Amino acid sequence: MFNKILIANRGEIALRVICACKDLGIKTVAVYSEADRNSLHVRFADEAICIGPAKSARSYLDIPAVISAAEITNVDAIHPGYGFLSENPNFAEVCKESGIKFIGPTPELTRQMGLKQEARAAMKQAGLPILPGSEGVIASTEEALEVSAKIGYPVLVKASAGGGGRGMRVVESAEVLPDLLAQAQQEAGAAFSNADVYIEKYVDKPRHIEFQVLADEHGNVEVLGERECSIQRRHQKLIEEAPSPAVTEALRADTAAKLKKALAKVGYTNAGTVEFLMDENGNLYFIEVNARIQVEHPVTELVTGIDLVRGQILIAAGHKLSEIIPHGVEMRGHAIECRINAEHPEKFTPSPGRITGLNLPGGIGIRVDTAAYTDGVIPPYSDSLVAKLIAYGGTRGEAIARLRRALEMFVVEGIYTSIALHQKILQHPDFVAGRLDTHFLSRM
Ligand code: MV4
Repeated sequence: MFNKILIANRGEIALRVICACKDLGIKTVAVYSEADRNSLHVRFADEAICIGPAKSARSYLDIPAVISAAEITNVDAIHPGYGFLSENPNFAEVCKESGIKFIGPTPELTRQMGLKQEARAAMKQAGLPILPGSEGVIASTEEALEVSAKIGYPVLVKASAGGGGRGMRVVESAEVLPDLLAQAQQEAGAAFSNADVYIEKYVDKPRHIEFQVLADEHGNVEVLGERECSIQRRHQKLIEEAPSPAVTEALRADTAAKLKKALAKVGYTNAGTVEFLMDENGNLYFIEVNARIQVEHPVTELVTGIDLVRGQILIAAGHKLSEIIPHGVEMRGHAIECRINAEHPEKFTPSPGRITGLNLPGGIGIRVDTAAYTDGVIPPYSDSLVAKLIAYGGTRGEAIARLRRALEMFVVEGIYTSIALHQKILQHPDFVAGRLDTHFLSRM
C-alpha cells in the first residue's frame, strides 16, 4: 500500500482525497498556489508545498512544479482530482517515468479517451451503441457533406479534443455546412491546439446520463449505476442525481453488461465515467469517456455506499475489485447534488470574494463537500464552486424534501451564490416530476 500521496489539486476535491487517505492511514502532501496559502487542503494535509503563483497555468497546471514537489516529499503516488492535470496524458507519462504512480488510467488510455472520435470508434468496436456519424476525423468539406447527407440533418460537428461545447456547431442543412465546419475547426484549433472535428447525428433536447465504473488492473470491471446530469447551463452542470428517473432496471442492467465488456476490452483501469445521451424514445447513445473522478461522484457514493476515491487509491495500489467491493454493487435510495457556485444571481457571472459568514446545513441525509470557511476567500483564478450539497433519501421525493430543507439553512454571506436558483429549480413541477433534459434551465 502507498505510504504517502500528493494531491495535485485544490478546493473541495483536494479535501475529499485527503479524507480518503486519512481513512486508509496514508500520509498526504498538499500543493498550493500563492492564492491558496490559507486553504483547508493546506491545513489538513500532513505536508504542504507552494508550487507557484496564483494563476493555475503557473501552479496547478505546471507539470515540472508538481513533479518536483512529489520528488522532494518522496510520495509514492499522485491523485490528480478533476480538471487541471487529471486527463493530461503527458502528465500521466511523466509520473510514470519518475516512478510515481498516477492514480488514474494509463497514459495510453487517457490519450485515447481524450480524442473523442477515437473513443467513439473504440466503444463502437467494443459493442456500445453510438449515434450515426463519421468514421473518424473529417478530412474535407466534401466528406462532411457526404456523411451528413447520409445520416440526415441536423448534424453536430464536434471537436475531437473537445469539451465544454467549444468547437461544436449544430448544422441544419448542406447550405450552411461548409461555413459552420470551418468555424468549428477554427475554434477547436484555437482552444485545444487541435483542429480535428468529427460529425454525429444531432439529438435535440437529450437527457445527459452517465455511468460510473471502477476497473482494476486485473481485468475486472464493475458498473456503479448511472447519474442524470441534464440540469446544466452553458455546459456547466448544476444538479446531478442517482439513479436517473428515466433509466429502467432493464436498461441499467443491459447498459452495465455492455459496459463491462467494452471497458475490459479496451483495457480501462481506475475510476471512470461513460457519458451517454438519451433521446426522446429512451435510447442511450455513447458520447464520451471521462477518465477521472468527477465533481458529481458523491451521488453515486450515497446510493451504493462505496467510497469511490478509496476505490481509486486501492486500484492504483494493485488491489482487486473483489477485495475493494467484496459484496458487489447494490443500489438503494436516491441522491441529488446541488453545485453551489459563487455567481451573480441574474448575470451568472463569477462572484469571487471573501466569505464573511457561513452556515453549513446538516441533519439526516445531508452531506456537504466543501473547502469553504468563514473568512475564506473564493479567488478569481479558479472555478466558482463553493460547495456541493448532497441529499440522500429512501425515495426521490425524500431526497428533494431534505435538499429543500438544507438549502433553506445554507447561508453564505459576502459573495453571491446560486442557492436561490437551486431553490427555484427544486420547486419546478417538471423537476419534481423528473421531466428533465439539457434545455430545462433555458426554459425556466
Ligand atoms: C451532443 C448533443 C446532441 N447530439 N451530441 C455537449 C458537450 C459534449 N460533452 C457533448 N455535448 C452534446 N453532444 C449529439 N450528437 C448535445 C450536447 C449537449 C449537451 C450534452 C450534455 C449535457 C449538456 C449539453 C448541452 C448542450 C449540448
